[in-house]
Amino acid sequence: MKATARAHPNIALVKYWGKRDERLILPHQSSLSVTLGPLSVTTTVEFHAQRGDDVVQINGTLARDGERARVVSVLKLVRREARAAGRRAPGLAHVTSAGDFPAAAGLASSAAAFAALAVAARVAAGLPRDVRAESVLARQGSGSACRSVQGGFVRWNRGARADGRDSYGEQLFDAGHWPDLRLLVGMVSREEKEVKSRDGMRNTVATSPYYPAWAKDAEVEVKRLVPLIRRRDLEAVGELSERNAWRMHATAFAARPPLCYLKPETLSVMQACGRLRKQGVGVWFTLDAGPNPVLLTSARDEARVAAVLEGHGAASVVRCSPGGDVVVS
Ligand code: 2P0
Repeated sequence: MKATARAHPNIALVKYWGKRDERLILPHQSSLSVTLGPLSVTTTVEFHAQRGDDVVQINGTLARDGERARVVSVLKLVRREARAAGRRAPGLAHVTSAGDFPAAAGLASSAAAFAALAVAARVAAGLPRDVRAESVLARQGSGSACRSVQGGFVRWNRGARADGRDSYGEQLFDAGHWPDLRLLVGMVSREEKEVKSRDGMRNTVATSPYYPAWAKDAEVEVKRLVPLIRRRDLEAVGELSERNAWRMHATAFAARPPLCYLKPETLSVMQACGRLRKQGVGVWFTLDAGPNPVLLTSARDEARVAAVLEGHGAASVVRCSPGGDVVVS
């Protein structure tokens, strides 16, 4: 009763920002992301026959409190699913998880970690592979994780059901669809962010007067984005991604208290993208709930864009391209 799974993180081009159900992690709107290869998190789950406390080790350290509780809640759902499938409920679990990219990259590892955990735990419990069930499970660990079970371009369908069974990540195009696409993460700040995504989005939903407009617009933008990715139109995908990042952050700025994830260096990189485009470089930004911008470009302009990030004070630049599905071993 042991399995290992490896998953890539993802970056949303139309972002998820706000829950309609906090417990089940159901979003107010659909979102669309691309997985970031070659970065990955590998998670091993081993279930034992006896009962007892689960042991969770993350990057070599025993997880505690909230971090451990989120992993344990996913294991609990797997035991329940195994019982419902007529299998003997697995006992206590040993979970070990490690990322191959430094936390200093400023990239959230939780999407990859919970996608790998969901797949490894289900396989270890003897449940058959089922990407939809895996995505629904990953979502309940961390929302964005439901978009990391499959590779390439994945849409998290908002869904309408109260039980969340129709709210999962669905692959639209696999990693091989757009091999020329590059996503460069510029590490402009190492400071720990003051407000976690989970708290920031809760506060935005509760207090930003722009929230309803955000949710409505994001739903429409997801629909607009699909044909642009289908035809690999970097300019159109880049423009839409930039404006969606602006709109997410504008909605957060309008919360009470205001929520600003940008640092001065972040804004300077964002503005540099516009200047570079005037010089003929195809580059657009997106920005998650943190200060480090992710630049969309092509293989042709990759070196030039990396140099510009470094010139704007990025201590490191992580170069990515679309990654594949979760791999089980
Ligand atoms: C996203 N983010 O779509 C958005 C954009 C951050 C900004 O998903 O509370 O760690 O575990 O569901 O998934 C980060 O939030 O939050 C996130 P929970 P999660 O990628």
